[in-house]
Amino acid sequence: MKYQFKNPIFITSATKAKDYPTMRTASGTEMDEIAVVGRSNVGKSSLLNHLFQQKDLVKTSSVPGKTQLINFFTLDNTLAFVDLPGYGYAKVPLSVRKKWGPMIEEYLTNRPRLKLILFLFDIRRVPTEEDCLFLDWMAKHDKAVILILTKVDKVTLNEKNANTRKILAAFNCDNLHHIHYSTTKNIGRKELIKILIDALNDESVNHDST
Ligand SMILES: Nc1nc2c(ncn2[C@@H]2O[C@H](COP(=O)(O)OP(=O)(O)OP(=O)(O)O)[C@@H](O)[C@H]2O)c(=O)[nH]1
Ligand SMILES: [Mg+2]
Repeated sequence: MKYQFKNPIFITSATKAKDYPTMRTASGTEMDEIAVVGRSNVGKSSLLNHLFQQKDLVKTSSVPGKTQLINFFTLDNTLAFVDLPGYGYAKVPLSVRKKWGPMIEEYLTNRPRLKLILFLFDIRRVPTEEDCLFLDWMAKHDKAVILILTKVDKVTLNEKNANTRKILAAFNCDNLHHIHYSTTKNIGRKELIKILIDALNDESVNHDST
């Protein structure tokens, strides 16, 4: 499958599996899907806009808790992307936070075409127990996970290296593939595209290669 990373389209928002869209390629195959997850305000929606080279197709905000629904997009009419609401923001109403876990769990268990999870983490933070539990919970679903360290424009080169070591050590995951990203300084997009293409073409995760 060839991906040009052009023509992003917003498909729909949903909270429940019964409302998830079925997205098919021109040949009728269900599209492979890539999901973006992470703490609220880490830059998930911004990364999708940057990847899609769009200004505001994906809604972003400086106020954490902006994305509260599961948002589905397609690219090139061949590949689906999903922007998920972030975790860990206390000011999101309790009623919304209570629904978050079951909503994400329902998503992760109902998307057989989900090929890759992009786990975004702010390079300036040290992982808390909540972050580690979140990563363990993702890993349980047996999907490939890539760690994306975001907002690297906010740190010096020394901080970037030191923080990366600390973050990887805290997640206790030496073989977790990671990249650095900045939407403002245009860092990481090419590397991410290569990772996505490699993952989608990998026979071990792509059972239906027709
Ligand atoms: N400096 C800098 N700011 C960024 C970067 N990426 C995102 N931001 C800013 O971070 C804030 C949050 O970005 P969003 O993309 O809305 O974050 P989110 O993870 O989707 O947040 P929720 O929807 O609340 O879960 C916005 O003010 C963005 O402009 C980056 O690479 N560098
Ligand atoms: Mg968002």
